[in-house]
Amino acid sequence: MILPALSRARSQGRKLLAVLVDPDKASRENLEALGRYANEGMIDYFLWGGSLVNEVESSYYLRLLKAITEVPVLLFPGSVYQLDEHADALLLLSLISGRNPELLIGHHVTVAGRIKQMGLTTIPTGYILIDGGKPTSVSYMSGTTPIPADKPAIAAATALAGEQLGLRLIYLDAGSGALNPVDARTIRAVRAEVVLPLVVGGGIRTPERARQSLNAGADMIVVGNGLERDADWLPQLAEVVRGGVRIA
Ligand code: 1GP
Repeated sequence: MILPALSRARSQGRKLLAVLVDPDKASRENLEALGRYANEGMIDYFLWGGSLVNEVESSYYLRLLKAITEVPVLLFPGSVYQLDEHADALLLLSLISGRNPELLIGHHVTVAGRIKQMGLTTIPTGYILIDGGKPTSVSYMSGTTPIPADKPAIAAATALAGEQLGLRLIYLDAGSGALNPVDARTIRAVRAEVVLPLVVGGGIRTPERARQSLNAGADMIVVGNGLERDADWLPQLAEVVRGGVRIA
């Protein structure tokens, strides 16, 4: 149901907002605040995952969030230990900007049976890291080099290869806490090359940065860090996502 919803939003020119929750940094107060905003229609999806996650706590907080809101939660796993049957779907990430075979196919083989057993819906995702101006947890933990920020053609060719391989979603990520979000030229180049839904995240900490990513062609933006301690600016962010987006 998630992929058709994304495609429908794309064909209608509607932009979407996903909020990333790192379960290791979650708190009841923050989840309740985010859940309220979600119930007011400001959040389309939650992404759930992080680089280092305590499985037990993660499961507790995920169930807490599911009790607060019906907005779908998509697993965005930092490792094979981050599967949870309480989620609505799994972003089955293939790190196609990297050359680490474990993150292209190895881990997928390890957890394939478990995913099937849990009945988790999978969303095959071409995950592309773009240099965000400083080393991030994801580049370090994955042992991969992000695509340089000033090489949009490489990002576009990578996304196109992902589409040709049959992946269903492209996620351009500067990494959580990135200094610089994914550059508009890179987003435009990828947008021009593929028809798949395009998700962009990493380093989006202001409504203006969100607007730039959306104007450049992102269908959905992901915001994590910037809302972890302070969710008060979410209404402004949602306003940018919901309306007034000029398509560049
Ligand atoms: C990271 O795209 C997400 O994978 C969100 O990044 O935490 O910097 O918003 P931030």
